[in-house]
Amino acid sequence: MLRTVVTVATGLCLASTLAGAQEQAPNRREFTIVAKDHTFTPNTLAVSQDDLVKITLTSEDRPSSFAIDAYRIVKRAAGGFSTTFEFRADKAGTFIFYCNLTADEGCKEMKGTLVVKAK
Ligand SMILES: [Cu+2]
Repeated sequence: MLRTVVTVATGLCLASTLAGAQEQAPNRREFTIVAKDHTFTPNTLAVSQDDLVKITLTSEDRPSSFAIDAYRIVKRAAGGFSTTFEFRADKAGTFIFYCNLTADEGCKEMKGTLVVKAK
């Protein structure tokens, strides 16, 4: 006769571990940024320190990118496409985000601000 007691006990243990992890889940913030005519919309993002930030960058016309030096982020979306990425906003402060592409002069004008409020 087979016994399944061990399996059941393991399952219960796993469930309580998952519940514990969820209690400490970080704040999630989602933004969709549209890049069009060398402008980011919106161009100001405000989050709190340690938030998990999910950004979808949509390049409506030409290719564009989203770069933040302090966070070592550079994500590119081809014209007509989107890219989605996540990062933890673990550094408080005000950071410039910009398009780092060089093919087009207008890219130098593409800037926005990420504000990460200290905990
Ligand atoms: Cu650009």
